Amino acid sequence: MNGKKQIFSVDTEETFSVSRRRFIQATGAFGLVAGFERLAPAYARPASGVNLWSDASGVGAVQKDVNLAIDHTPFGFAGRRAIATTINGSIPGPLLRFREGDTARIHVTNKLKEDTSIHWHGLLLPNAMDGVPGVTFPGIRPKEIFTYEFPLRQNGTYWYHSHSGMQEQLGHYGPLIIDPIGPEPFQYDREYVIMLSDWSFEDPHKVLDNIKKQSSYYNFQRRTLGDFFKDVDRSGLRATIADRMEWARMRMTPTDIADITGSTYTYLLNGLPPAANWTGLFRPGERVRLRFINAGAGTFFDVRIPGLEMTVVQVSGQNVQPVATDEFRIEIAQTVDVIVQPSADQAYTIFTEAMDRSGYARGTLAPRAGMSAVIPRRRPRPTLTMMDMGMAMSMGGHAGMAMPGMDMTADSKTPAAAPGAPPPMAGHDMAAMGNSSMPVPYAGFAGVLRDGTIVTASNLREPGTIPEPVMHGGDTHGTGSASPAMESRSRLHEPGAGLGEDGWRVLVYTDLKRLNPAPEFGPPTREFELHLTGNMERYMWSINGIKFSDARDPILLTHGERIRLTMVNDTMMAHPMHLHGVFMELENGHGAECPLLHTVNVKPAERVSLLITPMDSGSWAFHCHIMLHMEVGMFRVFKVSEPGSVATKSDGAHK
Ligand SMILES: [Cu+2]
Repeated sequence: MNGKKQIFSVDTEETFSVSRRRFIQATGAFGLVAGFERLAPAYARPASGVNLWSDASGVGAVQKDVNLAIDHTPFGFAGRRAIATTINGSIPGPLLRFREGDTARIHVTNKLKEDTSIHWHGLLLPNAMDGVPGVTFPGIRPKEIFTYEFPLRQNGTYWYHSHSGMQEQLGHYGPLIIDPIGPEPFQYDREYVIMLSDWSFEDPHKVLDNIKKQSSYYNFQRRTLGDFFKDVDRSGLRATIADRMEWARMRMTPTDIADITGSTYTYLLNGLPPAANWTGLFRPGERVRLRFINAGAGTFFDVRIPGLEMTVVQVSGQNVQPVATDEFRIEIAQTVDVIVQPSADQAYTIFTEAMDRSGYARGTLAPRAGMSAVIPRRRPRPTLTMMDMGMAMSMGGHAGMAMPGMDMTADSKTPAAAPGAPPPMAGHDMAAMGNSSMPVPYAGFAGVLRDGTIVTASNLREPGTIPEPVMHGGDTHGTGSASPAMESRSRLHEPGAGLGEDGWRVLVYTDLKRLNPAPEFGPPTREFELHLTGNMERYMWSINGIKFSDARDPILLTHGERIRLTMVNDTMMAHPMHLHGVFMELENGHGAECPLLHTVNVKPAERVSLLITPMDSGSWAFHCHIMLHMEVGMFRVFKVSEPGSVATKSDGAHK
């Protein structure tokens, strides 16, 4: 019983063939080697007009028992091809749709020559069903069938993906919707899944190799001499040279915004590149629910639909009090549900721009197939600020000031600090600043363990409130952390690098309030702090300066205890941190209305605190959802004790 049900009939064959013709034009002589029509699942076909609610199509039907096969499938466009890792032969994988209260049974057949797995992102389930090889189960061997079975204890928009190696980058992901038992708290007539992702024709292992050798590998737009003369023809010699100089000068800046860029990535919307123009149909005046899912392995997307206000109703699958906005940044692994109401008989562009502005994915909402609207110009790449470097307070009054002309390369090339020594940085005396009396010392600070950084005496601050700015302590986390931010502060009210200057509204974390306030919202009894650390030059990413392979002990949590987890980002990149098995209550100033998230973006030099009450026992993964950051070690295990027992070191082994 979800809002109003309406079946909208569209001549699918007709629209399908139109889009097919258009697509062949777009790809030229290459044709359809591994056509999208074959690879795209029904819900993601361009202009299929599929209404997910339409029982007639069967696409959005509620399931209980599902068979999924993981296999290699040729995939290609624009004259190139590669072998993708697919689920039931499609990118993205099929839409799984369940009903809250049912039990899901999913049989996964591994047709690869290597192990695989599926993790159900954001789902609360028994630990053995979480699908993380080496943490919750051994993985699915070649030729093996593994049956996942778990009760559906929640509702909302989620997704699923491989947790094995780099398979996620190769197409191993899909959307998952759980319908509520009761009515939805908001009305809509039609709905679409908008799954965003990034695709590269390079092997992800090669990508990692390249980036390890040279961290700025993908930030240099490699252009040919032919391109150069084309640009000279179009813009003139002077402008073209200035542009090239700009690229060269700025080379390091985007390194800190995104590791991998449009120089190798094609950005996909429902598995389709921009030229294929995925289109969702509507009747003017209808309320359309768009379920945005960021399945990118390395890309944050900035989402807007020029001409349409978006009302955000759900984040991380959890209902929020409706917020009207014009744009939002969707971090990797996040889901954001919005409702739009296009009233005019015209097309609207769903424009999803990569955060570093190196490309975009795009689709269209239109009353009829074959329509399109203007594609907005991409904006300039964001520039890092003093705030991003954790210098906002020390520099007094220069918060957020851009640093034009500052050569980031110099900073990043500075040799890593010896363990325990303050890191040198761009001519500033960090040691002197570290002893500055200006910033507030952490009020609840009691002591630090080498791995878990346990801090006690936490109930000094009201639960749900925003943490105060804090000076970085003396521990610089060794060589794994090249240049820790001197101070960390809440940045929940900021839209993020490159957003907020366009004259329209942008969603921020402080806008989010859960729809129904928490019935019990007590203070934490214990808290600990984790630093997100990195050394960009050496492409090392870690937690508290220690990569996962060196972190033998899990972080122990006691079943049912109330914990405050504070994350401090010591790096100049944003990290979308995901905790399995429990929702994190983001302390954004709204007390018992603070939102529930499975993935939290932590901006550069930011201090974020979250309340957690772990209720499912076992070992749960906690990691950055930038795939390469996870791969090289920004990963930990949280081990939750059995009910009634306290976590101890002795049950620490998790591997
Ligand atoms: Cu990260």
